[in-house]
Amino acid sequence: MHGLAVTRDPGIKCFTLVLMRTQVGIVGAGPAGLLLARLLQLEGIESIVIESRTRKHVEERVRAGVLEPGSVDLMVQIGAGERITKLALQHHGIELRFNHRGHRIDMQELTGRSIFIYGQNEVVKDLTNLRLSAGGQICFEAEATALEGLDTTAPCIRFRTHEAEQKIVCDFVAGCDGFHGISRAVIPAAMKNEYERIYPFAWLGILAEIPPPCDELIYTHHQRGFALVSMRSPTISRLYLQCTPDEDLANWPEDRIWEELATRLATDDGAFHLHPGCVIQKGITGMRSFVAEPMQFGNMFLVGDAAHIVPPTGAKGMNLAMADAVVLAKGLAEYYRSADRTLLDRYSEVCLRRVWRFQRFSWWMTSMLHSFEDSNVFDRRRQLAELEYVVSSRAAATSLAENYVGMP
Ligand code: RFL
Ligand code: PHB
Repeated sequence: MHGLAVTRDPGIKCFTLVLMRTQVGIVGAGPAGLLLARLLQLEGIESIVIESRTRKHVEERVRAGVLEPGSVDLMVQIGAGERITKLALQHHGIELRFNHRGHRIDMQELTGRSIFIYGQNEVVKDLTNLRLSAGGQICFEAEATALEGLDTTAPCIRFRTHEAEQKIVCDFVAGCDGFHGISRAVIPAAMKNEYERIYPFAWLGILAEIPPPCDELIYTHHQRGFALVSMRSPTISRLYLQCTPDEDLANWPEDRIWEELATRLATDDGAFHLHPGCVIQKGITGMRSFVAEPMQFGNMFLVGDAAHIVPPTGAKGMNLAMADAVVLAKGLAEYYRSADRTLLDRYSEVCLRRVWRFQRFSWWMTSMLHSFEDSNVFDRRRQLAELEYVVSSRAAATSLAENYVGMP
C-alpha cells in the first residue's frame, strides 16, 4: 500500500478523503476475498481488503460446513493448514435417507476421495489470522459505497469507515462481496446476463450443543420436507429442516424444531435417536440458483457468491468461491510477471465451466431431496424412483459421489 494521506481536524466532525494505492483492491473478507489476498501475497502482489462488517461478525457467522478435499489441500498449501488438519472431521461417506431407511454412499470407495467438515467461520478465522500476522491489511467496518473507473487502468473503490470517506486506487478490483454486495450491481445491465431459479422453500438451520447423532451427514427426503443432520465438532451438531421461504422463526420454538427433526429423521427400525440439547444459534436461509455472466467487467472481477449462488444442498458455494479465487490469482500473477493478460481474460470462461457443472449438481440434489408443494403423486413416485436408483446403481452413486467430493 502506498501514499496513505489522512487529514483530520480533531475539533470538527468533518473528515477529508483518505487516499490509498494498491495493486488489487478486494471488496469483502469472506472466504473468496481472504483466500485471494493470501494467494496474491504469496505471488508478491499487494492488496487491500475492505469488509463492511466487524471482524467478530465475520468470524462468528455460521454458514458452510463441508469442504472438498481440494479446498483443504489448498488451505494447507497456502500455509493455513495448522488448525484445519487437526480439527476438520474427515468423512468417507454420506447417508441418503428416504422411506424411513438409510442408504450409505461410500465416497471413498467410489472415488478414492472424502470430504471434510470444518466451519466456514473457522476458514475465515484461519485466513484472517494468517493475513494479519503476515502484515497484510484488512479494513473491517469499511463499507464499499462505489466502484469507479472499472474500464480504465486505474479503477477505484470508495468506501466509508466511522472516521472517513476513503478511496483506494488500484490496478484491479476483486468483487468478493457476496450475493448482496455492490460489485455485480455496478455492471451495466447491457453488459451482463443473469440466470436465476428461486426455490419455493427455505432451510431453518440450528447449531446445537449435542454430540452428532450419527457419524456421517444424513440427507433425508420426507414427505413433510427435507432434513439434514450435519455437525461441526464432536460436541456440536448442525441441523436443518425444509420450511417455507417466508417462515417466521417465532413460529418455531425449540420443542417444535426437535419434534419435527425427529419425525422426518425417524427410521423404521427405531434405531435413530435424536436427543434435544441447547440451541446456540438458529436462522432461515432462502434457496436460489443464480449465475451472472461474464464474471468480469473491465478491470473488475467477480469472485464467489458475488457472481453465483447455489442452493446449499450440494455443499458447493464456499468451495466454488475458493476455486474462483485460485483462477483469478493465477491470472493476476501471470499479468504482473509478464504483462500477459491471456489467463486473466479467460478468468470468466474458466470459472463458469466449473460453476455450471456444480449449478447442475446443486439443483439436482435439491430437486431430488426436497418436497415440492405443487408436486402430484407421479412427481413423488418419480422422486423416490430417482433416490432408489442412486442408492442401488454403482454408476449413479458414483456420479453423486464424484460431484460431492468435487473437482481437483
Ligand atoms: P461471503 O461469505 O458472503 O463474503 C462476502 C463478504 O463481503 C462483505 N461485503 C462487503 N464488504 C465491504 N463493502 C461492501 N459493500 C460489502 N458488501 C458485502 C460481506 O460482509 C461478507 O463478509 O461470500 P464469498 O466469500 O463469496 O463466500 C461464499 C460462501 O460464503 C457461500 O458460498 C457458502 O456459505 C455457501 N454454503 C456452503 N458452501 C459450501 O461450500 N459448503 C457448505 O456446506 C455450505 N453450506 C452455505 C452452506 C451457505 C449457507 N447459507 C447461510 C447461505 C449452508 C448455508 C446455510
Ligand atoms: C453444514 O454443515 O452446514 C452443511 C452440510 C451440508 C450441506 C449444507 C450445509 O449440504
